[in-house]
Amino acid sequence: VKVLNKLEEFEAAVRRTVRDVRLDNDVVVSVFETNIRVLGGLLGAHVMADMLRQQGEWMQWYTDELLHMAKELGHRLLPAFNTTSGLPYPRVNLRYGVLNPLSRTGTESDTCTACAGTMILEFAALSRLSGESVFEEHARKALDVLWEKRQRGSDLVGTVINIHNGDWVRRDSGVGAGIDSYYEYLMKAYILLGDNVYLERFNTHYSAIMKYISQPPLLLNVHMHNPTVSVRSWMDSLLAFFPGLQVLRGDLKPAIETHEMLYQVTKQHKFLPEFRVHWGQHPLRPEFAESTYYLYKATGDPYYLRVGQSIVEKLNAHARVPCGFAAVQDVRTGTHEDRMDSFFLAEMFKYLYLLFSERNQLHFDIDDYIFTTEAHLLPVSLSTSQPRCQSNDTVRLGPLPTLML
Ligand code: DMJ
Repeated sequence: VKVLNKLEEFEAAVRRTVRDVRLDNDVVVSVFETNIRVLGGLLGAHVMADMLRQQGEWMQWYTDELLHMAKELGHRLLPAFNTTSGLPYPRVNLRYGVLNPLSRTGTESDTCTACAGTMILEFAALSRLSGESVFEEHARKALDVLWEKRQRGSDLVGTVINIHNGDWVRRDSGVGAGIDSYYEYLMKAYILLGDNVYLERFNTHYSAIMKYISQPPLLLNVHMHNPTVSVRSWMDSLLAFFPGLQVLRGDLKPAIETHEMLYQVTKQHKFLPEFRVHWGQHPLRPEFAESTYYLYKATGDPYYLRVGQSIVEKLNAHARVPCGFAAVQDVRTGTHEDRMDSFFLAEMFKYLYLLFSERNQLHFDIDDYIFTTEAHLLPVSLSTSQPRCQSNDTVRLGPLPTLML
């Protein structure tokens, strides 16, 4: 709502969040999803609330309540990092942590690469906004482990890793499901935090991706130890974000080619099917709109406005229902599911709105912000805020705070 400049609605939503949302629930949540959706949402909204408060007209009652909630949530996620490797458990009980007998978690030993490697933007922002370095340190340590565990011959990572010993459990390597936002966060961590280590790692992985995985316009999965061997011949819908990341990297040609191929798939099937067309579910994923936005920003080519228009038309024609937009159960039959994920509002709406808005329609400079993987906005000015954690690969961690209530 802040991006749309609906300030009254924004203020009311913040009031309701502060009044109604409690975080000490006896519920097992995904660390990754809670981080990108809830923590990222609280931080992005705090940054906007703080900006409005300083402008002097709106949010004058606001005293960092969202940041306090973000900090509480961060502490409730931290027990997930209580592993010998530093890779986080995939799930945590918000009230009982991981290892408490009441937590109903702690038995899992594997996590996906994206799950462990998509914490740094939110956790670093939380550290720098709150003054508590512990969050950034743990997120950074998890990235250090993934980097250490890359296959040294190919410089690729696998899809699933054991959180206790760091052994790869699934060695297929692509840029879609299971890995996607790990690469995204290396690049964006460099942009947000200004630390060259992240860029160097990203560049090393990117060269490997372009050597083994990218076969323009296709992006295929390969075996991380034997990368000349493709492990499947179809693409999943999550990798549609990759052309957008290539735009950030300044590599337009393959981005344009892959995006165009994906556009042709949407022409045939209306939406991108989740995994090949035999699995025709489409939960209104925003990645294709995201890449379209980045390509339009980079090229200024009105072709991408027409692509955006076709996304809007298809959503209105095939997903719109009286109370919102419904996930498509099967792109071949057009049947609906009773479900609208939060990323539809956080990402799809935002990218489409930004695609069609003129720069002077926005009440802040969008280039002062970086989009998290859930399209929450974090200010790049955080790169100069304290506390910063050590920039070498070994981070000394203090004792883990526990939330065993
Ligand atoms: C979003 O929650 C995030 O972008 C995540 O990284 C993977 N994709 C979903 C939406 O499809």
